[in-house]
Amino acid sequence: MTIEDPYELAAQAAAAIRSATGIDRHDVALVLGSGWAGAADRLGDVAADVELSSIPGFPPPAVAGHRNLLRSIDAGGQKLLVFGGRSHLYEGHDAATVVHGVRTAAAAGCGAVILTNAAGGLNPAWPVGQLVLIQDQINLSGHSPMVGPPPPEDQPGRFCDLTEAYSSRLRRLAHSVDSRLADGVYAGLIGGNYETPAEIRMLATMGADLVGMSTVLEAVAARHLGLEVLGISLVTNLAAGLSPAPLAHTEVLEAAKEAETRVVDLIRGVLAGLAPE
Ligand code: 8IG
Repeated sequence: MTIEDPYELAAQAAAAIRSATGIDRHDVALVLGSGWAGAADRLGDVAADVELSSIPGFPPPAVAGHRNLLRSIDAGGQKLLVFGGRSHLYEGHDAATVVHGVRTAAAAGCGAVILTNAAGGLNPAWPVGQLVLIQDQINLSGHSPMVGPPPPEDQPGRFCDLTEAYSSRLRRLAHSVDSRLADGVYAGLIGGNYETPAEIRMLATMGADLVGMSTVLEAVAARHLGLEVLGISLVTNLAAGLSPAPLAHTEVLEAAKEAETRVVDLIRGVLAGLAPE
């Protein structure tokens, strides 16, 4: 039987997570982007590991640098639900599949989600390895998780407010943990390829500082369900036309590996700041 209602599918996924982990409620979700997977090993005490694709609604991930892992971590008093990988539009998944992790996190009790990604940088002053807090986004994917039948009666209505897509409270907290963080606007494209230099000039004119192929739909779905969102990009390459060399996925993974300690310290610090006194 296929389930048509994505919110019902998320409820079933959350129930499967409860029974697989033995943990009734999670507090915070963390979605790990390309090259961020190693961070899952250093965030706290592992309470349970589950094969992500064994949970209803999650397809097997196929991108290098992502893991087919759902991990429950005790991170300084916070119950953290870590998604070791994500689905992308460019893999042919629809918006509902792309945001299924976020909706599942909401159904599992999470009040906040940390969305991480690797991204191209449009600010020529940012070196590869720069960590950037997403202050706002431009969804250029041509998709939205709010398209389709209206949400069921027990969910908020479709036209969600995105005035504060990314939580200023969580950004302040992150800045207090790591003073070297930059801030930037993330442009999310459907991807499948990197941009042309002309497209990057267009994005710069639009006000984008970062460009990537993920995150924007998840942020919309999270705000729709009332979750606070913290977005963190790791600049792993200068965007096309700014970069002296052609873009390659291997440099993404190398830059991510180098940034891992800073990333782990940042996430641990944010979680500690969120924990109840
Ligand atoms: I990593 O330069 C990474 N992801 N669209 N453009 C887009 N996505 C990216 C890029 C980039 N770098």
